[in-house]
Amino acid sequence: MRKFGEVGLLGATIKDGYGCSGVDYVSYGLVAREVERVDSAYRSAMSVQSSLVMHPIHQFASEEIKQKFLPGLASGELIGCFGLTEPDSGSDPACMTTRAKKVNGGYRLTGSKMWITNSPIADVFVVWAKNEAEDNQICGFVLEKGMVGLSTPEIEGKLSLKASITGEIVMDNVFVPEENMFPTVRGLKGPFSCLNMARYGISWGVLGAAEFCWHASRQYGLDRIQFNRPLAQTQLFQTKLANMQTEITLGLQASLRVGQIIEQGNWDPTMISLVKRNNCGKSLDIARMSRDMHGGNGIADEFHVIRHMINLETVNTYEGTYDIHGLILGRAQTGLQAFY
Ligand code: TGC
Ligand code: FAD
Repeated sequence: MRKFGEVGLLGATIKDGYGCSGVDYVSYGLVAREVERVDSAYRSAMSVQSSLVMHPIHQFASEEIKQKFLPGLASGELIGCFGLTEPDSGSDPACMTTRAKKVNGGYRLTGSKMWITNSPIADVFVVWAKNEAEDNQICGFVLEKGMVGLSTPEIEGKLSLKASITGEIVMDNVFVPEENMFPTVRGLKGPFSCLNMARYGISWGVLGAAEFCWHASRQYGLDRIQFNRPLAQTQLFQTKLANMQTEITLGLQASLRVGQIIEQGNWDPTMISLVKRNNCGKSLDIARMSRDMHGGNGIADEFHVIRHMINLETVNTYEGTYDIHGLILGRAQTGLQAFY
């Protein structure tokens, strides 16, 4: 995280100081693409810190809280995490059970968040809870490591995104001072507005992983001789490479356009659902195909494509599953709600 901070990749789109680079959303996407070319877990760390922790603090917190946390998060000295999902509330965050109770000087939070990237190593926790004092409206809170009643057990046994640590956030009557609550934002649009930016970054990132797999397949096909010719000299192999190239190119064009529209301020969340869903699904298909094109070597870590493939299973699921984004698009087209 400190190396990300040193080169200005954390909270990079924040344009008014706090130690942030102030780049545009296309640049943010290009960074996600290059980082995920290495490993989806690295992009995950960057996007949680940038879009899910620094973005809401920058958008919703008081100036005092911004000054307190943003510079440390930008440099990577502090690590942040984002708690929305719960054991019984994943695709349907509206049914969360984490509660905030008003007390003198602040709130007491009780509940548990599940599948939280970086929670076991986090210093700063952006947590969403139902506020009993405001008719159970969803509110955002910034918790800090060391608060009494806060614990973050690691989730063991993950076979995907292994370079990323994932855990719970368990809150047992944790006292959170009044100033650590986001004062104005209420309801699900608070967490969703953070997810928009993270999902947009993912739409670029997964194509970096897919590009790694495409290039690896091409090289493997040139090097590997079967039936007295390189695999790359067969029609089937070349068609597969052409399909990979086509989907990656179209996906990049779509994300580029969405990034430009975000910069123009004329965007809509459904555009982001479209590119998150399509680019994740296509990248996963490409990684699976690449694994197959490597034959037996495709399952070896030395060739890396199975690592990307298994990572992309997670990326296709988090930040709204492939099917949930399909339902978001379906609702936008028809005006009919098909979730319930
Ligand atoms: P719905 O009625 O659709 O909306 C409730 C309120 O929210 C507003 N809203 C949005 N606002 C901004 N951006 C968006 N994308 C928004 N979508 C909805 C909406 O206007 C409404 O506002 P208001 O003022 O009328 O109250 O809510 P719903 O309960 O019907 O939602 C359904 C659904 C399925 C779309 C939604 O719940 C959903 O997107 N589910 C997926 C959950 C999800 O993505 N979780 C992600 C958890 S974080 C994570 O995975 C991090 S991975 C970390 C890493 O990268 O390592
Ligand atoms: P469920 O919602 O139970 O869905 C299971 C299946 O049912 C999916 O295929 C889904 O598409 C389908 N389904 C659900 N509802 C419907 C419906 N109405 N119609 C048709 N099909 C449906 N969350 C955070 O808050 N912060 C994080 O930092 C974070 N990091 C994560 C890191 C990892 C490694 C993972 C795996 C998850 C992370 N998540 C995080 C949680 C992630 O957002 C959820 O896993 C995701 O939203 C799906 O929720 P779920 O796992 O409860 O699946």
